[in-house]
Amino acid sequence: MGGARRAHSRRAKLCVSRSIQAFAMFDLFDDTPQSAPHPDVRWHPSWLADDAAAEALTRIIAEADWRQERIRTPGGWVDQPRLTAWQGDEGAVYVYSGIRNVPQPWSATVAELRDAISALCGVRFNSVLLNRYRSGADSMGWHADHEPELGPEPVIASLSLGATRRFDLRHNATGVVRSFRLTSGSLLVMQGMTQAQWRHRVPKEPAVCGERVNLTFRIVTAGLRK
Ligand SMILES: O=C(O)CCC(=O)C(=O)O
Repeated sequence: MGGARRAHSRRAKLCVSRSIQAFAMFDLFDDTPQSAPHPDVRWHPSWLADDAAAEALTRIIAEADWRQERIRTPGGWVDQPRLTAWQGDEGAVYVYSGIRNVPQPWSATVAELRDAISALCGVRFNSVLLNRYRSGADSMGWHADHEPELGPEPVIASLSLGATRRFDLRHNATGVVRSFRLTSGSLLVMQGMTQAQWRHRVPKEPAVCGERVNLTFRIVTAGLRK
């Protein structure tokens, strides 16, 4: 390989391992009574340094093959209020809201993040849903990631890049809502019974102007789909 090409390869890597700031975990809910329901989550508020998160955002926006999907509502077909992309290993097909997501190949930046986050979580993620919120007018409604192909207690690692957005988790049985801010470079790992017992959403925030990309790394087993 020539010198210029080598230099390009070096530039092309994000070097995530050098930009991971903290393995420290924070208890999101340490100010709430023990008796109140708590989702089974792990929270790494500054997992990626600010400059690396900004660089990853720029690269992923350029690299991913963004789609405007449409969903059926009681009022008819409407555009989803965000853009999406689905990347993964061959065969990691994921069906939700009537949308059949056939994986695009891993982009370089997303694959680098996948490897670092897989190492942290001790599992091997084989797919990722990318959500691109172009401004605070984009959103995601209440839902749980509980499709059969994710298995009964899925580990889902959610990396946020760009504008800070509110994230709500609502307990199915009690209606208790836990809200917090997902800042750029933060990593939220949902696990255990979180998908079975809670719903989550990203509400609209008209005051937010900036763009945000969220990556939820998942393990899809196509054979589990009914
Ligand atoms: O954008 C987020 O933080 C949440 C994404 C999400 O809920 C999902 O991908 O299921």
